[in-house]
Amino acid sequence: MDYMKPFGVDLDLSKGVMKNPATHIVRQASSMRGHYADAAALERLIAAGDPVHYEVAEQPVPDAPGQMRFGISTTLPGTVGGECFMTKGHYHAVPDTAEVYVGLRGQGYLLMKTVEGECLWEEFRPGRVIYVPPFWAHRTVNTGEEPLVSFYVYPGNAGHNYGDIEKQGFPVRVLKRGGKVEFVKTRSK
Ligand code: S6P
Ligand code: ZN
Repeated sequence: MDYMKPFGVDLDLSKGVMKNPATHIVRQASSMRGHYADAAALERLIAAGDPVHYEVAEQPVPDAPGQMRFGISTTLPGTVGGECFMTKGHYHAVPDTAEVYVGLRGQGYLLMKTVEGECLWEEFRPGRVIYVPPFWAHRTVNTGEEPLVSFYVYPGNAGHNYGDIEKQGFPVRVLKRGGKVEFVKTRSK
C-alpha cells in the first residue's frame, strides 16, 4: 500500500504561530462586509488602511473522512462600531463533523449556534480546550488587547459552509464598551 508519510510541524507557543505553514489565509476588514452590524464603521476602517482581522495557518492534508485537518487561527484585537473583531464563522459543509480548539494566547470567546438559532459561547484563554459538537456553527471573537491565538483540529472531509452564516448571521453580537464586554442578543432565534 502507498501510505501517506507521517509529518510534524513546529509551533512557537510564546508567539502563538506555526513555523513555515504551507497555507496562510489572511482576512482583512474588506473581506468582512456584511458580518458587522455597523456597516459604515467597517467602511471607515477599510478606508483607513483595511487592517487584518484574522489569519489562519495550516498544513494541508487530504480531504478524506479518516484525516485530521489542523492549524493555528489568530484573530487580532480591535472593534468595528464597538463590535469585537471576529472570524466570519461557518458550519461545516459535512454538518455532522465536530472540531476541537485549544486556546494558546489571548482572550475571547468561541460563539456557537445551531440552525434553529440556539447560541452558546465558551471562553478562550490559554490552555482552555473547547469542543464544538457536530452541527454547531462557530465563530471566534477577540475581546482582549492582544492577538487571540488558538490551535484547531477537525475531520479532513468536513469542509466549510459560509453561505448559511452570511444569510443568518449569529443571534448574539459581542461588543466592548468602556473596556467592558457585552453580549447583545439581536433576535430571539
Ligand atoms: C476550520 C476552523 C478554523 C477557521 C478559522 C477562520 O474548521 O474552524 O480554521 O476556519 O478560525 O474562521 P472562518 O470562519 O473564516 O473559517
Ligand atoms: Zn470549523
